Amino acid sequence: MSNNKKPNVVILYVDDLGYGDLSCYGGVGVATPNLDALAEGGIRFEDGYSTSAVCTPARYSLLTGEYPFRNAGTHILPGDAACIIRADQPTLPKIFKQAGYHTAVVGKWHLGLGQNDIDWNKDISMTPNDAGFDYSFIFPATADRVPCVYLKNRRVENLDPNDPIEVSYADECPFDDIPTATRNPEMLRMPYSHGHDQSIVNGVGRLGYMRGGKKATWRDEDLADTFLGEAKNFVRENKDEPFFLYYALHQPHVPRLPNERFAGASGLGVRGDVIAEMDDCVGRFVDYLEELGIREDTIILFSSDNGPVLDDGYQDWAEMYNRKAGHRPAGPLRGGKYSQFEGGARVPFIVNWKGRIKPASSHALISQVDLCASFAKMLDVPLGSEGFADSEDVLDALMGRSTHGRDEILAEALNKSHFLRVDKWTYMQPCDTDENYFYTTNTDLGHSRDPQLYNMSYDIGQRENVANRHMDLVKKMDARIEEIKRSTRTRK
Ligand code: NG6
Ligand code: CA
Repeated sequence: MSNNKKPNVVILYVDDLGYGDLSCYGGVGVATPNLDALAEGGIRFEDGYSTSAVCTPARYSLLTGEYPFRNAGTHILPGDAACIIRADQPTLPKIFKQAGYHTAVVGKWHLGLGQNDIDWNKDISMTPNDAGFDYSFIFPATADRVPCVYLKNRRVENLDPNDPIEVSYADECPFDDIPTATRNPEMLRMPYSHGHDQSIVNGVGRLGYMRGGKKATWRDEDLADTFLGEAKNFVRENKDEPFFLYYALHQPHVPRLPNERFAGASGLGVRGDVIAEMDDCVGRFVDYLEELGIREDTIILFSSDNGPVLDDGYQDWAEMYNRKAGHRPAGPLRGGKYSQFEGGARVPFIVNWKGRIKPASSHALISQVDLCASFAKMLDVPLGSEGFADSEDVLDALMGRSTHGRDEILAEALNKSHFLRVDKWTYMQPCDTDENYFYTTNTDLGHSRDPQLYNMSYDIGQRENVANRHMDLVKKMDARIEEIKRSTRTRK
């Protein structure tokens, strides 16, 4: 790479992949050769975190550099929610733009669109293009939420004016003439286990109701190839200028419908198959960077928005296959998606820059909220006094020049209760509930009315609550969480 060219940056961000789901993180039931190669040639973080055990809040932090609780609208959004990033809000892609980069997002968005009452048949205001992306090719929310369409910049792709799209998240179906999972169970090819009993799209029950848009509706089995194709187009078109690509893959979130090439590929059921497909997408994308001759000019970062879940609303037998194979999606951690335990937010986290980073594994504490300040540092972009309130510069740790990241990790569960990790200690704040188990998804939530403290140095699985033996530390860590929550949004 010429010395004066700024490196390209690609964030590969996957959906619901657990800490133990890659073979390079000890996964036994999966083969993920392409991600293993990225980890072998880069830094594999063992203590990398998102800020939340669910999607929207984690993505919000990644892109805005602030904790989810600073924005009251930050919870799992329905498919017709308004955008929760303000048009004037500083963001990660805006940092790159300030440094002269071309920016794009491809894949899952799930941060809302429009300003309320979207008309899906017209240009939409408040899309990723207002959050700092020059180009966007996304789906609005999740693979299991309507509308099941792609949005390119401000327009639904393949819109047909003679077949307008209507979307509703009302409790009762407002459209008499569409199939729904409760009215037409005979049309389902993948039975639901909880939720997902509303519109049927491609033989799968979804969340929310959608009418029209037949030509615009995606085929689930094509999502991966479509997004990969878009990611490749963007890097090809921008290979001579620095670019920032946020490539948000939809796997292994439900519904798990891999391309036919991957059906049965893993021996671990469909969840294993979509992990194999995800790994293949990463491999093909990295090969393409090689082919374009820009591999060594490109920093690649890989992570997941939250921890794993097996039954997230469809009967796809993931639990049975995992049990048989002895595969533990969260690895040694307790809990998973939705949890207050570490399995909710500690995730695979890999940074690779071929020829520039000395391969290693790292115990630096790293949070996705730090990418804003870290890349701003790398690009010499001032952060200004507004925004990025919680983002810390951990560039040296990301590049393997330091074994120290941030001093503390803060992350929240679905119910917004927090844990704080400092050194070997993880403290979980008491909740107003003792519901520590979520039956529908078979999740150890970890909620308790009592404080919990775990010594992660010998108890990574959070089995022995030692709070009673360390009440001073409990008080101190609790006070620290409250202090962070009270701190102002303005950077000092
Ligand atoms: C839950 C859905 C789940 C999944 C999740 C969002 C039900 C019963 N469950 O409410 O299937 O869509 O939201 O996942 O509706 S996330 O990764 O985007 O946070
Ligand atoms: Ca997710």
